[in-house]
Amino acid sequence: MTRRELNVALIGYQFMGRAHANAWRQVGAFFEPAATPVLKVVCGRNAEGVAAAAPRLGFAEHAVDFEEVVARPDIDVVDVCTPGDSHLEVVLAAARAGKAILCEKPLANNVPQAEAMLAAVREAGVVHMLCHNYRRAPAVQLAKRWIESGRLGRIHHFRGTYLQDWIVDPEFPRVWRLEKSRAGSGALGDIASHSLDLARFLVGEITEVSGLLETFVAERPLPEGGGRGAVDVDDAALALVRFENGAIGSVEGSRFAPGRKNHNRFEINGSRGSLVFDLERMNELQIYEEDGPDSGFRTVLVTEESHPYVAAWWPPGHILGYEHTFTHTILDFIEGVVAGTSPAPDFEDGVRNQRLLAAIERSHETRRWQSV
Ligand code: SOE
Repeated sequence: MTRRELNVALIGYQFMGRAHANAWRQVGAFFEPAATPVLKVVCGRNAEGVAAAAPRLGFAEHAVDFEEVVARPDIDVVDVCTPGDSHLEVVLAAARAGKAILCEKPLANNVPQAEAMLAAVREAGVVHMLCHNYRRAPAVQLAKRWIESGRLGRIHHFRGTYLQDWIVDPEFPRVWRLEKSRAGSGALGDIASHSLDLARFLVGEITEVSGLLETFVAERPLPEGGGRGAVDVDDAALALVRFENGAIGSVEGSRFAPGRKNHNRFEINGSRGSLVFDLERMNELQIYEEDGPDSGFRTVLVTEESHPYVAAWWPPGHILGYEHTFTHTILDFIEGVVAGTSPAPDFEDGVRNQRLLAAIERSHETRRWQSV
């Protein structure tokens, strides 16, 4: 029986577009997805840029009008990889056209937009998924298994830190991620949102936050030259969080941590033990068990075929990378599209994440704890 095909339209072709295109190309070579993706058309605002990107990314066609692309009857899936200021319009158009939708994080630039997107996909009855790729690092999936098996006991703490250093230089230009109108927020929505998603995935819902935002460099050179512009987003975002299940914790996202390149780390402490994950050592998971054989943390190399997703790749010790988290995400998205179910995190998770971001901003402004 020939496997069903899914015709893919990719909206956006820069960093996330490249990561997703790579995953759409790779998934069928290593897994048995329920349908075979066909890289039909990649869409971008810059005609020259998207025309050059199409062959490199493996797409048969390129286009500049997303409305026209998402309405095409031959398109089954729309993958949104643009900056946050266009997620709403692309998702509304794709939902209206009855397409399954994968959207990069954060879902939107504010809560009303995120809620409108969730309402639209529910109204249209289409499959929807939010790309928080780090959930599908094998070590993170293993952490989830350990927690759910009770290996850590009752969870008391989640401590997430997501640190980068790419804008520590005050002369680094004011790119779109540093503009509220484009990105919605700074480190808060760009990287702390990942930590918040992992907190929700591994520990549970968050009910209260106390937030602190800071912008260290208030203006920067404009990327296209011709002067300088104000930075109206946070350079760093911190939050104390209280979970529904009684755990407490902290989440930090900063782009001002020299030496930390993509240091997405979490430590979870429970009544029977602790675990530590660090994306910069993403094939390892550290565990400490109270009733373990010795007094220290052990490092587990998460590359055995019994570990999540690993069997499709390489023998033990032949480690995986950042790009594989996207392949695992797109594998599960394809399964969802074929089954007609929205894989987690879906747009409802996206709205919950967006409400956390907004509550952290409100708390910073009011200097008061905020319920979510
Ligand atoms: C830049 O901070 C960035 O590319 C984020 O936008 C991604 O979500 C993160 O995974 C890596 O860093």
